[in-house]
Amino acid sequence: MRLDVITIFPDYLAPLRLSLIGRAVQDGLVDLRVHDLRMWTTDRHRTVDDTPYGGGPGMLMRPEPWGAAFDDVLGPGDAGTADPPARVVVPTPGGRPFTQAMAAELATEPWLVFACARYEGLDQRVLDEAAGRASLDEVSLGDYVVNGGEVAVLVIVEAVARLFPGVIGNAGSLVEESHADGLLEGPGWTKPSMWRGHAVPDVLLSGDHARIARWRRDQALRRTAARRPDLVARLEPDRLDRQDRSLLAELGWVVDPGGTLSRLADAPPPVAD
Ligand code: 6GU
Repeated sequence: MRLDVITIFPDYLAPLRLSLIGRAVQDGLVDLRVHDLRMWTTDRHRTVDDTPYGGGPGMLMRPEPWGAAFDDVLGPGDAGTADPPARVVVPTPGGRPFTQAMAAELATEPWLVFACARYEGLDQRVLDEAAGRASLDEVSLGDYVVNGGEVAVLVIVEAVARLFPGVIGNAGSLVEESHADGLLEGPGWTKPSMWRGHAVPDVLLSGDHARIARWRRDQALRRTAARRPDLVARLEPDRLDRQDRSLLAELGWVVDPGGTLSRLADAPPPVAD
């Protein structure tokens, strides 16, 4: 998988050369190329921003350096080149929310190009130009504002690259983790079995694998109901077993006539978890 990042702060992406992703880069599984947008400026001050037409606070990124960057990074992008089609990702608080499903989809792509905006964002024509020569996704981390796209690229690349075959040693951990099946993962314990008066739940020491699996699923359901009722409402009832349904019913969730889970108005208040 090839990853290009265009930014005015290339040093910000240094963490991608550490840990698991760093190993994948070292091993050649991920071809990471970080570019300084100012390479494509032509004026003495290497200007990348300017005031918005129509007035208003802050600065926007001028289109010319981005156009030159796309020309060099994306290339002509026609059938005459051997390159696979690139997908351009622009992190922005105005984008579609980034999810595990989006991470899984991006992990199937051979080539992602990230364009990091700073200031109040990009001139709209940069986005129009990108959309005209590649498929474009504007992606948001969530409902809050950070100062630039770089931190979002760190998040997105961490989420995407770890799904890439060979990046994570233990593929089983991908199946059981939070969000893999629409539920939050429950709590976990390791040794020692007693620590400062806190015991590990007996069931986990029982050696009864079926009972442990059931208990863990109950924990995941309880936690998801307490912390993320929006996720419970999106579960597909057909994929729930009898015990799932009975536990959810205890927590006030029933399958309504429309076939979706909803919480009874008179259900007891969710318990903190
Ligand atoms: Cl992707 N960028 C910025 N600047 N702020 C954000 C964001 C992205 N996602 C949430 N807030």
